[in-house]
Amino acid sequence: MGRSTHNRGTVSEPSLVPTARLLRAGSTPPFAVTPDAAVSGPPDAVRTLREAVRRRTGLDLAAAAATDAAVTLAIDPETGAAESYVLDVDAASVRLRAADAAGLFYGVHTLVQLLAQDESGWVLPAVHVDDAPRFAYRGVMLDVARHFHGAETVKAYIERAAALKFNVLHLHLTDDQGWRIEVPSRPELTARASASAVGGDPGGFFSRADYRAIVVHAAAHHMTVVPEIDVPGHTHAVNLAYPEACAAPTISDHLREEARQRGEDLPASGIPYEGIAVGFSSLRIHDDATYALLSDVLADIAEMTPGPYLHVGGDEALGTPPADLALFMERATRVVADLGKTPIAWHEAGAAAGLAPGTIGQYWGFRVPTDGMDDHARAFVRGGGQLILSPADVVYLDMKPDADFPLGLTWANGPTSLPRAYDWDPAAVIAGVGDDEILGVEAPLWTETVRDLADLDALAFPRIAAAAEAAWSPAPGADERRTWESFRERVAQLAPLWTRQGIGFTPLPEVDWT
Ligand code: TNX
Repeated sequence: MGRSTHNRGTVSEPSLVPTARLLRAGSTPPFAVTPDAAVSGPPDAVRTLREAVRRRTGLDLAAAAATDAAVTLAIDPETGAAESYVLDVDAASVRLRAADAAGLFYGVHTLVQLLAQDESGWVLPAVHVDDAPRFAYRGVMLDVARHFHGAETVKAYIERAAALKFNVLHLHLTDDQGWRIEVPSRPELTARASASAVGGDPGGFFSRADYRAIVVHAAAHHMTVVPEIDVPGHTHAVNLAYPEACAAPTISDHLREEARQRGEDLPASGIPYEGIAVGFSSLRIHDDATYALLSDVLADIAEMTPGPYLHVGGDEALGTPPADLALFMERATRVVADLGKTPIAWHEAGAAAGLAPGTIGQYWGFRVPTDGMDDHARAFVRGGGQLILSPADVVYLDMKPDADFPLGLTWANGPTSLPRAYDWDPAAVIAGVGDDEILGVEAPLWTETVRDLADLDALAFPRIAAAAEAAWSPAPGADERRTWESFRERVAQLAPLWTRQGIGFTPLPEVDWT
């Protein structure tokens, strides 16, 4: 396959990432984007469009009250399902209508991707787009526990993800290495367990005000925040604050034993964990004090979180006997349900028979399931819930994109190349789990090796765009553009936009970025 054809001056065929349900080039000349092209519509959407156009082109479009403006944005529930939009561009006008405010937001980001330059200046190619998401839940996850990432970094990641039509930000707020969220009823958690991080790097935590600011910024970008309190494993930070809630042997016990073998002495308790091993901390499962702590924490988190979901982890609890894990996850999901929220848990929790009805499972096994992980995932569907698919060997953004990459891990059959990250179908991962059983797709970014926004960008981009397409676009086979060959050409066209947005993407060699 060659490059896309250049049949309108220097403007190439309109292309989008994630690609749209329906995209047809029009027959008129392009629409000229000039400062006197006035924009009318709902103020938020007009502002989003004008800001994005200014950032991309340097042009200041006029805001107009009149509906006879050249560029009109409108909400019309008749347009279609939630988040859908229809965009028509011809030489004279740009008409965007959407089912709701989110659809308008996505239509605006489509418009921004279509901006191009020809010999006359900035233009929008004539086009008809009729678009709607395949999945309702399109998530990115950020691990702020292994390395803390402050509110400004999180806001920048929200902007990046929302522009690719993601609508969920899952925050992994707690782990062995640190506790990252203020819990008013249990202040010891941040007082004693937030200062540490992997490798002795600085820790930190979100105050309530920080968290609220993140939630507000996410909402302004049509994203829902899903907070995760990871229990009963991944809980050494809890041990630093409430040792009585934690089972022996603790990570402190392991660290002290290692030190003893080196001939060193460590204190009896309260030793922060700065390594990256997993699976060796657990809460005490048969102790009411554990559930009193858990209930206090989840009540405070629920109160701060307007979104419908609370994630209670449940992964890699190898320090917890299986029967105890089941018992614990049943109680934890019921606490969440009693708070009026929908629980989410990693797929291991599917082994528990009595989870709260409707609990959502998050599958992190491979694209071709191993070790019965698909059985655990299917159990959520039997319990009246749906699944979020995060197959680690295709959507884990913390996997190295190639063997020599300085950041990232490789445990998930890594490295994960861009073609591998692209070439999968969520409905072909778990037998018996098709579109109706799938709530959505989520791309996690664990941060054992990731210290700052530049590191996040370098690992996430461009593979996050492949995840966006899995979450938003029609199934592979249902659309001619849903091929690696098409994606590799379309993603290359985002490079100038990403550069203007200050995104330090990695120009992976499988794409011709010039
Ligand atoms: C597995 S998959 C984890 C995390 C690690 C990640 C690193 C899952 C639910 N847990 O604890 O950070 O691998 O890739």
